Amino acid sequence: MKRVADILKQKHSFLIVSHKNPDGDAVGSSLALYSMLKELNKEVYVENPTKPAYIYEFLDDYDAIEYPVSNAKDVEVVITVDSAELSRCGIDKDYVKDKIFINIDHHKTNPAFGDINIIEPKAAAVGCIIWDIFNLAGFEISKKTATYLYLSILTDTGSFRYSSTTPKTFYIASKLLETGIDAWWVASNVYESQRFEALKLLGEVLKTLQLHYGGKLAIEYVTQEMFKNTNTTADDTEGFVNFARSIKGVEVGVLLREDEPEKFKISIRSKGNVDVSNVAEAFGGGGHKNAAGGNIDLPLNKAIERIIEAFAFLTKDER
Ligand SMILES: [Mn+2]
Repeated sequence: MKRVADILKQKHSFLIVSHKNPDGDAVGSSLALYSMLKELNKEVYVENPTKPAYIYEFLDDYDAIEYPVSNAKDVEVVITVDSAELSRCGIDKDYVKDKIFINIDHHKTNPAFGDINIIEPKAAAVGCIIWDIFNLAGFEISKKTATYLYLSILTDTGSFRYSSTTPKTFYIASKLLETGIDAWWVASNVYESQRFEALKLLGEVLKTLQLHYGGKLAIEYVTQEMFKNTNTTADDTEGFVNFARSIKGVEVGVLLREDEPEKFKISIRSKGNVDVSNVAEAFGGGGHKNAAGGNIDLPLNKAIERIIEAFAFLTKDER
């Protein structure tokens, strides 16, 4: 962390990249670095493989995020944030060869693909790690930068509900609030600015809910046809998987999302001690103990069968 703090101080040009379909942590931690480095009068760019979802449009620097990743910016330092896999952030190995390549993440499945790797699975959000680095560097955090860090922490802790939330998480949040940021403004933009069509889609998705293993596994899905009928896209499914997990007695909730015909992105959420990161890895993905994801390229019914099989361990009561 000290090395990274020194690099932020000493180097002059930076590129920040995070994973495709960036969530609040990816967007927030990218823009926090961007905004801090701008304030330090550095040359800095932010890139992402895909356009960030419209719910982040309220952020001052939303338009600074360029996409896709060009692998062409002439910079001294490249930093990936919240990216468990190099392939998910669109960075070319050849491109970073002659650069300082820093990987800042909190996914325990991260293979440490950078020259310098800060991987802290205990950090509630990458925003917390970045706050630590700024603090160590002695940087003053502006209201704007604090807003980005707060977004990162708010979203990755499920509004301070998940077990990753610690006294330190609240400490950092309180320090961010002391800069004068508007917590309600951030929360209302993220959680209470939904498109009408997205809620119509949610209605369709909830109709597909099914339970397995005596109510421990809940599965729901969204198909291309449902997107078409409700005039929605994958962006509109943010948070849908949480409804599957929210059912009493459910230990694992799964959302299958048909991004292309018979190609499903699967999102997995669990409660308590059930670790779903290994299952996600088996589906070519990864993530955290309680939140992970992967892919299945099969027709819907077959894909659901595969998911049910993968969670057969739920029949064993481990407590
Ligand atoms: Mn994260």
